[in-house]
Amino acid sequence: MTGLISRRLLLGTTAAMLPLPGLIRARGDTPEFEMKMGNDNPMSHPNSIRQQEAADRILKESNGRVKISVFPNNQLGGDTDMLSQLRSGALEFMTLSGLILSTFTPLSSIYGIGYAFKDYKSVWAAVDGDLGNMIRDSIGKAGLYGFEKIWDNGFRQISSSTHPIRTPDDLKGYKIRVPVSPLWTSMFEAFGAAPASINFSEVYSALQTKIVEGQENPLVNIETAKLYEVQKYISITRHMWDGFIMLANGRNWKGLPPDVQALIAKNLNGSAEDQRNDYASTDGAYRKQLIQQGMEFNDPDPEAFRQVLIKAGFYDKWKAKYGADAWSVLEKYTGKIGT
Ligand code: X2X
Repeated sequence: MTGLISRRLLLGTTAAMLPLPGLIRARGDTPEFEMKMGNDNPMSHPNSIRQQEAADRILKESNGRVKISVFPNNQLGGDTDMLSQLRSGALEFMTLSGLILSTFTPLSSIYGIGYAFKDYKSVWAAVDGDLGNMIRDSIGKAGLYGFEKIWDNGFRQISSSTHPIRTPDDLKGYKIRVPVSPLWTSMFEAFGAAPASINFSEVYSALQTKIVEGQENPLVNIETAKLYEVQKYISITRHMWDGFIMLANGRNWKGLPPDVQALIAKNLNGSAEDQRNDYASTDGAYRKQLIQQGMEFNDPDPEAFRQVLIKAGFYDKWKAKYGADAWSVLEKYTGKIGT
């Protein structure tokens, strides 16, 4: 008998008037499962909004039995910190770029190869299909759990405080922040830039203090993290697509009863699809908004950048690292890469 029931009985409530067990929990009893979820996105970012919505639905549909508290905006630490918390089991869930995760599971960066994907149709076919399955397998083998639906992070564009990036030559010696990931560093080295690995939690201040001249991110991230306050130019380079993989600690996940797993998976995968739709139509609106906020846009020719990567041996290097089999799974969705 729960404390609430016994108090009510003491107060003379009849059994017929007692709420259903689930409702008792929803009205303030401690949930049976309490877990945390972290991300690196500002509160106003579609990720944070949709993750909170999923957590609210999970609480409601479990009648208060399963509570996930969402901590957006690096409140639990930067991505590298959150990943170690996730691995130790101190954090139950987080969304993380597969490229950053690749410091732990090397294969998970494969979808981020420069200029591999041209459009969302092929992105979703790949990450919902065999390419995603291959990545999820490698994550599972490493003691984490990767949910079926990957959340969108978007096609990435280069921003700058010093000069617009119009041609690959403009990247020569360019001090650019990249997330902590060998693939990102390698790609910008291939362009002849000087990349610095910095967690997203430190990007605003790194740009403000001019430790770096620029960074690269989808427009939604530039807008919601207010990077327009410390940047002047945006070049629509679309140099790669990135996603956020919803991850759980493997041991914690396996320890949950199947009905709880099913409820969580249904809602997190469903909210990932809602979040993808949030993204689908927003690039144009963000461009307008960022122009109003003082940013200058330009649209360089992507082919010139891709040719530099080919000549630098970038594609050969990464094909060898991932292996020909994994590479052919990627090419099944993208067509031939690096030729
Ligand atoms: O760190 C970034 O730039 C971000 C927010 O895009 C990722 O999480 C990869």
